Amino acid sequence: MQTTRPIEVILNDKKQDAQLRSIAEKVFQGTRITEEEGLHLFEQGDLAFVGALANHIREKRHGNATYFNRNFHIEPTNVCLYTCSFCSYSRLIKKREEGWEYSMEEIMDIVRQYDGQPVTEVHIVGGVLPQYDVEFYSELFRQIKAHRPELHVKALTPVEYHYIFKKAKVSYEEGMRLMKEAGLDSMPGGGAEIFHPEIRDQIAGGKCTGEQWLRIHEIWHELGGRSNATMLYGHIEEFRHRVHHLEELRKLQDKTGGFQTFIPLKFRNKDNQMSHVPESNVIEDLRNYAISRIYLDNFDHVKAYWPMIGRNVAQLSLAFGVDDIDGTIDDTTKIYSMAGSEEQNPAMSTRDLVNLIRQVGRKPIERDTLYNVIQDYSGHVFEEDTQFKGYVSLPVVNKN
Ligand code: V47
Ligand code: SF4
Repeated sequence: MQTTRPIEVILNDKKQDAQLRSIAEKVFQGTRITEEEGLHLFEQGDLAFVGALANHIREKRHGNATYFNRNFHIEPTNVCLYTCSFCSYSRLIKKREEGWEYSMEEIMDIVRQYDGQPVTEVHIVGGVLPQYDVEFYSELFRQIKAHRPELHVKALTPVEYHYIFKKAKVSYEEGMRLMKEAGLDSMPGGGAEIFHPEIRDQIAGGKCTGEQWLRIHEIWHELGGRSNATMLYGHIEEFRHRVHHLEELRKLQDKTGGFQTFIPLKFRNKDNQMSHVPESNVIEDLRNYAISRIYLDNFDHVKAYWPMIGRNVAQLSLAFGVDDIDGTIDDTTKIYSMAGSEEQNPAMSTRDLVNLIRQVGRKPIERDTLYNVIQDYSGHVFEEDTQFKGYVSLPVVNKN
């Protein structure tokens, strides 16, 4: 797939400044770039340039493979005692009577709705409230595992863990051990926002610090767990704050190797205290994917969360460093539709997602949470299945 400039053209481009040429050489040799070079890419790297470098890395690592998994989301509550200014869940935005606060039984009812459906993961994350504590989540994880042992529980972020462990007066180490014993399989990447205190102190409403976020992931990795990382970008942060964020992640990954995927999250400005802040444009979104791919040389995967950026930009992102697309069946995560995501009802059937990936010349591969291949969809045809909201695949009839 030739979507970006060939390597020789980039290296021989006399118009390119010397530092950009030297960054390109490093990338093609597989050498890590420095923080200063990361900043230079954000400041001076045009979309075609960073895209070519990122696509080179993406294809070297994964060829055309593009991963997705079938999961469903549960948000126990949409009320939160923190006051993050970018979030439509914050108690400053949400009147408690407008929200939901699911009981254990209601959450288990949602889990049971997926009985018999080919989902491999449940992603649990929502607001922070006192009744959702160590006992509640331990019991929830136990009940899910008792009901469906093979379902991968990807749940909660250091934001919740910091709060519930403090409330229970247990250390991070002890708390994460308890969660593992109860059935936690991995941690999603949320709550990272921007680590740098100059920005975090203004937007993150008193929740855990960047250091605490990183420490909880580190402890989880030491226990043998895997996790993801995100960065909420395109609001009041400067490029140097993004570089600092990426550098902190790269350093921790060098230490533990426990991160699987990096997910840049585009700030959306509807129904929150930052509605006056303009959103980033598509060029900046793609540049951010590309520079993240270049900088995080020790991360295997970069994921696009399509409900936030829309189907078209998700397709484009596959030529700018992204190798994973999130959001399949019934993936109606409300935190995004409330913040003004591209897709007001972000559900896509497996067939739609496979087609979206194929249309741009990539190879759709269903994975489990740990990136074990479940099914290669090259050449598969689909037939509508009335039992299931999505579609099931039939055996291969022709090869692409
Ligand atoms: O931490 C909140 C973000 C995150 C807004 O690990 C917003 O596989 C944009 O982390 N505009 C939670 N973003 C979601 C998340 C996630 C999503 C998909 C996959 C995975 C994974 C993780 O959502 C929050 C925050 O950074 N968020 N409000 C907003 N207005
Ligand atoms: Fe609460 Fe998370 Fe929203 Fe902050 S981003 S207000 S911690 S739900």
